[in-house]
Amino acid sequence: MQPLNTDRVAAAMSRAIALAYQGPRSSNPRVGCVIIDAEGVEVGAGFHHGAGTPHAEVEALAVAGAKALGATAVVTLEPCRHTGRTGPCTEALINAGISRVVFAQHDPTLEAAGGAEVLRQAGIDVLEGVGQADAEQVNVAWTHVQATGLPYVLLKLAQTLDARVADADGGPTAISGPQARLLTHQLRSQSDAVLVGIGTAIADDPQLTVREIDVRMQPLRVVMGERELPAGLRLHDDSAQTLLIGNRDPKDALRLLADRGIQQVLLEGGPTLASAFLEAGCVNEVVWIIAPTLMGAGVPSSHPLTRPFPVDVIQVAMIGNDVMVRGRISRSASSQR
Ligand code: AOF
Ligand code: ZN
Repeated sequence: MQPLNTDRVAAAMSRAIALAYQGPRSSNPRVGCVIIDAEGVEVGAGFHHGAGTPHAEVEALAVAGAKALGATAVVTLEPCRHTGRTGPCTEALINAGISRVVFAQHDPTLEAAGGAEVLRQAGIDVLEGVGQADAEQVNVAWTHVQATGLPYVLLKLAQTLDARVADADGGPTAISGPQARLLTHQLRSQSDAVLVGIGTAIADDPQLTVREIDVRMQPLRVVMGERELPAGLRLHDDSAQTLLIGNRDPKDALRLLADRGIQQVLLEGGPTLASAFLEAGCVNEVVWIIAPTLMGAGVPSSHPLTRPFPVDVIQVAMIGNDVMVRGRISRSASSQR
């Protein structure tokens, strides 16, 4: 067997990850696969087009044809070993004469996992963990659902330098600038549901839809609270579906959303709901927008929390005149319950 050209393999993995992103979010993971020959030249590539369609490996093998013989398959996810809606990719790779498989992320599901071992037993050289962090990012919400049964929650809040989200009378106040509002639409477009508390729904009368970006489907608008949603609010318009959850418990609400197939939730406040979700260990990621102004009196961005929530920062950026800090709630914080 040819020695491994690590640069070529890393480049193929980057391309496989980019291909994976082209697939739709569905009940299946987004997966990309690139097949390279002994010289590191690409002979086939493919990605998964959503639940029920062929897996990325099968797509790439179909392009490679006879060139798959002795080649290396570079895949973002461990090839499946099970027969689900489609047959096992391990078998397809073995039958095509692939001699090496490089994959990034382990399959977290009970039924499909174990493909690496099947491939090794068939005499295929298997290398795992290449590009793992980037590949895991592609399916961060899907993987979270597999592990916990609950959707992945991203909390987005915009506050002033003195940590206010609204002025003292609590009415709608524009905190962040126009570029940050575009980011909000991007985050909504990547989510299956957008969630607010009833207080925010009434005070801000938000529409909670994706605008300025094309989306195949608007996210579900969800309002949590024990009051009726007053008539006349924009949330009643027909631009998207709205669900009222008359329950205060974050986990119960998330279970309900998981039952509807929701994998990623954008939590847009207000502070009462945000704090309740944090305390319940139900926030996975935060996007905090900080507007360069001091408001003085006003509504604080969070209620006093009973414990600290360290954040592993992913990104800090200027967005127009605002500062954005994005990060994951560190695992130790979310597991302390
Ligand atoms: C995909 N696409 O490219 C790969 C997957 O119901 P099935 O037969 O489509 O199987 C889905 C499972 O197969 C999925 O949850 C994951 O564990 C594994 N690999 N899935 O949808 C792919 N490689
Ligand atoms: Zn498969």
